[in-house]
Amino acid sequence: MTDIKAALRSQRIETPSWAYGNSGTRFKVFAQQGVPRDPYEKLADAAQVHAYTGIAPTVALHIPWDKVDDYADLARHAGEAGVRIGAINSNVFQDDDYKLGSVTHPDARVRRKATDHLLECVDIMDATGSDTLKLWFSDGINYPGQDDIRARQDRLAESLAEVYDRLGEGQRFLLEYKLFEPAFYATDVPDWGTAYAHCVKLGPKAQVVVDTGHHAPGTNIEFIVAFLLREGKLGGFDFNSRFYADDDLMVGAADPFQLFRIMYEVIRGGGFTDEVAFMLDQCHNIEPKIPGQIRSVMNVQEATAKALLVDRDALSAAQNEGDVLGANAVLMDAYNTDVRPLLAELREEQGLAPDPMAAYAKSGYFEKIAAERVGGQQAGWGA
Ligand code: PSV
Ligand code: MN
Repeated sequence: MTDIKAALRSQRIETPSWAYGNSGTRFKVFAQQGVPRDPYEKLADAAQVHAYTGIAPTVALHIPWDKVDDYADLARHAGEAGVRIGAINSNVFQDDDYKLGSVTHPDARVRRKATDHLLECVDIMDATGSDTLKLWFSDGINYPGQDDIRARQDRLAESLAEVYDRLGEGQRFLLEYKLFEPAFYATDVPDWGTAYAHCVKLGPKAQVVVDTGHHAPGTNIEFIVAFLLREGKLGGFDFNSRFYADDDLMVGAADPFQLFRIMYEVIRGGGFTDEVAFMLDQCHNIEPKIPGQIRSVMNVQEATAKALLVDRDALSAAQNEGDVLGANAVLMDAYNTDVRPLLAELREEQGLAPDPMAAYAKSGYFEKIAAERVGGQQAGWGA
């Protein structure tokens, strides 16, 4: 139990700046009270999540959603609030120029513009002290014949190589894949295999990031995790939950058992370290945002605690004996353990409230931001 507690104390989960802004579907964005008007206020909200959970000390930025004049100043502000800047997320999907793609666009001018944005993101890493760049490309085509699938791979490889060469000491990029959306017929980085192949060719500073919402229904994500870890190519996660497609719901809400299986493979494969970034990539469209993030962090923590409880010796023994039901029972025993008392105890040992949700609700922070943050433009997609 001492080992499990030590492992849980070392856990780090990164929250995304965009989770604190307004979000919605293509049908409607529902504005909420107290939503941040700028990146500084987003960091203040993220600091609340860290204050009550104790395990969310970094915040991912998305550029240009979090564009500021002085990134060093933003990083300083983060530090004063009690958090640090985490991964820098590029955005080459919200400009009219990118209608037919960004780094895979047939026009060299558009490709140049997109790659320059990625390089700018590395400059922001330098200014903020971030060591991770996250690349997701909406690039793809809607119709057979619309563009040359092979040529698009060549253009992608060329841009990635330029960005890779710009990375400094201690910096890396994570390449994110997504099955479909917004392109429907052929996405240029649709799956882990495509991302993996590009990363292998580039070298050790290029790794794959697994967004749990970016697979076909029924995909065995923990297999992908095991494979990538075995190859040293798992760079991190964008955690969220899905029922249908890229739903971006709270991680562990739709399928907590899947999250447990993923965390088990992470631990089994030696990925429970700082080398793997455990990030959330979510929107809180109808629920309040700060509690939504606290709940999500707790969901990952609970899945991790259960995965740590797996009796690995008993599991290996059962596996080696070909004891199918025995092996399955070892996993299920861990999954079915109620770890909430253990986590409450752990928090109290660290001087935190045992129930982060209740402690935040009682703190009065929401009432304060709802009263203070009036006027101005609330942050949201594209703002
Ligand atoms: C794309 O769906 C994605 O998962 C990428 O990580 C983007 O950067 C993020 O969502 C934007 O919310
Ligand atoms: Mn993502």
